[in-house]
Amino acid sequence: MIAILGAMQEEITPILQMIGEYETTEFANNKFYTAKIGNNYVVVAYSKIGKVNSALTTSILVQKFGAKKLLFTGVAGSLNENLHIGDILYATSLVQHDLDITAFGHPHGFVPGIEIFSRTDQSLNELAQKVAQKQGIKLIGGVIATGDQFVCDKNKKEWIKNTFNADAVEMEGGSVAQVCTQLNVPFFMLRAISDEAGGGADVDFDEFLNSSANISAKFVIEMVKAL
Ligand code: OS5
Repeated sequence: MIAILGAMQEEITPILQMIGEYETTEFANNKFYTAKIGNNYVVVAYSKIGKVNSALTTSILVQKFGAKKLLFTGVAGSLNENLHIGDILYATSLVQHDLDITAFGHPHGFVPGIEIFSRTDQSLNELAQKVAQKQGIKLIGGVIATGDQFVCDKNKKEWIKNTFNADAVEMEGGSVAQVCTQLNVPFFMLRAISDEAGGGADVDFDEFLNSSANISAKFVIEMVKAL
């Protein structure tokens, strides 16, 4: 079973439209859609926004639905001047930018027992590069920073970018990464840029959410077909 996860309904609607027919199961105030894509059984869900929701849904996808791999699809704010609205990137690693016990002398993003950066699965990332090459799509890997904030401010954006050498910011990837790492599930994290995380990001986000979500979803479907 392969899990396809988004945070917002808009991020998985294109996946469900491409699949066409699926079964729906309700659990923990959420909906899980099961279907077959090519030779693979898939379970699709959106978690709702933020780290707690995405951690919960990831755990359910693995423990209740038996997901053996997880592919995340969605949108993100760009922190990298070479990543523009509609471009896609996959996470090579993820970090929680709002995790702060620096009062005890630790670096930002660190808690004891957990690595600051969670690395994604190398073979899924290589598959993504092959799919991108075959389709003539520009795809880069980078650091994605996660926190329970919609970043919409130049100073905050610069701080996250410089503190973690991050390329994109969002609100779920770091928690999905931690759950998958601890449950030994290989995971892949794709995001299409919806905004540039500075002043006015909210306006761009509203305008580009659907188109960017669609770009990311299309790519993830191609990956599942290639698995
Ligand atoms: O899931 C959240 C994170 N996503 C990635 C992202 C991002 N993250 C942080 N900073 C940025 N600059 C980012 N750009 C893209 C996107 C998403 C952001 S939070 C969006 C909230 C939108 C919303 N709020 N209310 N509604 C929509 C309407 C509504 C009301 C009630 C029930 C359902 C919908």
